[in-house]
Amino acid sequence: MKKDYRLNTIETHTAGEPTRILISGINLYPLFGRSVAEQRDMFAEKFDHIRELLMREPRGHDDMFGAVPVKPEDDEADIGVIFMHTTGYLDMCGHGTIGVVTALLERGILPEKKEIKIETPAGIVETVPVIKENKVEKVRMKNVDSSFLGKETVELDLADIKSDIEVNLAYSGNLVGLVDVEETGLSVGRQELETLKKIGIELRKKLNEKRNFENPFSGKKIEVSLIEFCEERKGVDKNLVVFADGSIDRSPCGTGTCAKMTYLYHEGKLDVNEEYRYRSILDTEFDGKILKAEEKEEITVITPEISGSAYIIGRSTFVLDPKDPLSGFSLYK
Ligand code: PYC
Repeated sequence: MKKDYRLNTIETHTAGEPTRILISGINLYPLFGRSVAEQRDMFAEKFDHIRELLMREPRGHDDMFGAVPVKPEDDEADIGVIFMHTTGYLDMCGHGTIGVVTALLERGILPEKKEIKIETPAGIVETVPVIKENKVEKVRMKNVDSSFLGKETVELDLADIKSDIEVNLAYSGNLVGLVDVEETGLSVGRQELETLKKIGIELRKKLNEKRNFENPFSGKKIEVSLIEFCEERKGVDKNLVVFADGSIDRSPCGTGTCAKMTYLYHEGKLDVNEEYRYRSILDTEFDGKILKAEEKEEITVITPEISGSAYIIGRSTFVLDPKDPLSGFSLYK
């Protein structure tokens, strides 16, 4: 591996969840001229060591998340974004989108505009930043088309839990498996983190082994990438989302919130334009609503919107000493 990197990043968090945004340091031009989905695949081929370097220890950690702004192919889009984590990539990310828009506007990398369109591997998402005194207070994000994809029952045989678990599936840029946390006999709280993480990893593995999933709109093969434990609360519902190989989202998860609203609409529990608030393990919140629900070719197509706030927490320059044998590791995977 070439070892004279100087990788410049902007560090952000959105409702507690990090997004490390790679601003410069590698030549991404060979990727351009393709869709962002294709650029992501090329990035994974050519620059996966950069993902490992930035996401994993000692520069990152097991729950790190990142984004790489690229040139969009779609003329409509202002920018393209690739999303990455400790073990791979996601097609879409809500907290990451809010983080990227906030950071690029506040640093003057993107010019101020009423609406900023982002080409992601899942398609175009439309964002509206709320700016006051040069600070992005909030970002509203209209997600890609979403849809409820039915239920599966998964038999769990773990030391902590042996039981059949019902999982509701919704596509919202990522394929999300939604589980009522009561099914596990646990609740969404810090004391249950390790057990829910184990259950989440196992559920995801079993679902992907059990069924071949397709994107309901493109027909392309996809996998369940997030398991969302949902807890109904009297005031505001709460969740815990497990992704990658056991990373835990500190935020209420943007695509997870869109998946939950899509499921609630299917159940007749949320109407178009009805406000939905969702809380994370940290008690931070995203607001959401369904902007539109339409029947198209036998699919109920949901257009979800979420909004939340992100903050810049630093800037970094990462290097790799030519003598350093460790460029990205985890104690667990
Ligand atoms: O906000 O969509 C999201 C997300 C996915 C994984 C972590 N955050």
